[in-house]
Amino acid sequence: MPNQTNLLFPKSFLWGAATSAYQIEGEHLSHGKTLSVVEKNMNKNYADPSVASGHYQHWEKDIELMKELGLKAYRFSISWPRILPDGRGKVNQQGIDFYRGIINKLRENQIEPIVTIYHFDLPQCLQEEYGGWSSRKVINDFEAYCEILFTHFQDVKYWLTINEQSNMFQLPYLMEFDPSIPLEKQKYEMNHIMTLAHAKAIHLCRAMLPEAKIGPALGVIPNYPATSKPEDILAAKHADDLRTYLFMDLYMKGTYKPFVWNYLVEKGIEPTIEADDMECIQTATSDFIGINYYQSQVVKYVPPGVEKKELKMNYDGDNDDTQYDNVPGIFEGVVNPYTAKTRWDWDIDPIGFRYLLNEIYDRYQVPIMITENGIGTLDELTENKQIHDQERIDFLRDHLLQMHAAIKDGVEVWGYIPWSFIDLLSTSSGFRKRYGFVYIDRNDTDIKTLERLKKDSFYWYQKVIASHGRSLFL
Ligand code: BGP
Repeated sequence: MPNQTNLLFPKSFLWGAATSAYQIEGEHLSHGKTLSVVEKNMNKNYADPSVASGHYQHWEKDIELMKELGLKAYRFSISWPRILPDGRGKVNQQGIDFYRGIINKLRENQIEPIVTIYHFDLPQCLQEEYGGWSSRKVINDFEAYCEILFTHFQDVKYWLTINEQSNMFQLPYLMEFDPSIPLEKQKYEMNHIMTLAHAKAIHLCRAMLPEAKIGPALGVIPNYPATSKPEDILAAKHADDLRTYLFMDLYMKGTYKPFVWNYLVEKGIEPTIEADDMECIQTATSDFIGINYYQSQVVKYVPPGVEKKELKMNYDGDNDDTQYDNVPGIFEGVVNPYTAKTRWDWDIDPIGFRYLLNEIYDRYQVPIMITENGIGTLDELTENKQIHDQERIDFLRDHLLQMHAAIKDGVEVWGYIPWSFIDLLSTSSGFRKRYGFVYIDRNDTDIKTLERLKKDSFYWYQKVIASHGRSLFL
C-alpha cells in the first residue's frame, strides 16, 4: 500500500522524455531506408521528414544532452522501413547499427531505453503490395520485424508494441484506406488485424525475452458530459467506450466491449473474427499500459438523424477553427468553457489527467507508464539564443502535480515520459508546433544550423529529476 501521508515518487520511478523515428531522424530515403505510410501522408503544408531534427547525424550529441538533463529513461521508436526496406526479408545492417549505437550510448549513460516497435510508420511498399493493415498478411510481416528487433536488441527491457492504435483510425494522415470499401467497415477490420499484430508481438516477446516488460501505448482523451442531463452523461460514457475502451478492453481483457460490439453489428461494420483470434488476443497479457495524455474533451448527446460531422483540426495554431466530430445517435464534441486551450485548440486539463489515471487503474489494475504528455507551442529564440518557454513549464508542472496526486490516490505509475525530448516534426503541423526541452534551430522552410539549444524548460526539468520531484513542491 502506498504511504498516503508523505508520498513522493517511487524510488525506481522512470523520469524520461520521448520521440519517434520519423519525427526526428531525417535521412528518410537514404542509408538504406525506404518510405513509410505516415511520411507519405503527413501534412504537406509544413516541413517534410527528409531532415526532421537531424537526429540521424546528431544522435550522439542528443544523448549527451539527455545525460545533462538527467534522464533516467528515453522513449524512442525504431523505424520498420529502416530495418526492413522491403517490409520483410533482407535486413538493412545500417539500420541495425544505427539503433545499436543509440542503445549502447544510452546504457553507457545509465539511461533506460524504452523502445516503441511501431509508431505510425508502416513500410509504404507493404501498403502498395497488399493494402497494409487491411490484410492479414501484415501480421506475419510485423511478427518477423519484431523477431529481428528482439534478436538484435535483447538488452532492451521495456518495449511498446503499437503507438496510439486509437488515433490511427481518427486522424487523416496516419493510415491509407481503400476508397472502394466503406470506410467505417474497413477501419474496424484494420483495428482487429492490428490488435492481432500487437498480441503476436507480446507472445513473441514472452518467448524470446522473458525478462522484458511489454505493453501498448494508447492515446487517451477522457470524455466529460456537457451537462448533467442524463442523455449527456450516457453520451460521455459511450464516447469513452467507442474511442478508448474498445481498444483498452481488447488489450487488457481480450474482449470486445459488449456496447461497442453491438453498435458495430447494428451498423454492419463488425470485423471478421477467425477461429483462434480471440484466444490469441486474450492470452497476450501486457505488463503495463502506456498512456499518451494531452487533453480531455466534452461531449453532448445528439439524436440519430443529425448530420455526420468529421473532425477538422486546427493545423496552423493561428485561430480557433477546430470542428469537433460526432457519431449521430451517440455523441458530438463541444467546447469546454472551463478549460484553457493551446494555440491549436487542445484543452489544457491537468485534473483530467488525475481523473483518467484513476479511471484506468480502477478498471484494469495494471501499472501505468505515461508515455507522452506535453504542449505544442511556438517558442521564439531570443537574440542571445534563449528560449523562454514558461507555458511548457506551467503545463508540465501542473500535470506532474496531478499525476503525483493520482499516485497518492493509489495508482501505480512506473514513469513519466513527456513529449518530447527535442523539438521535432509534428505530424499535423510541422516544425512550427514545438514540444521539446531542447530547441532545434530550424523552421518549416529553412534548415538553418540544426543547433541544439536548451530551453528554460530543460533547466526546470533537470531540477525536477535531480530532486526526484521534490522541486515541484517548493
Ligand atoms: C501523439 C503522437 C506523437 C505526437 C503527438 C503530438 O498523437 O504519438 O507522435 O505527434 O501526438 O501531436 P501533434 O504532433 O499532432 O501535435
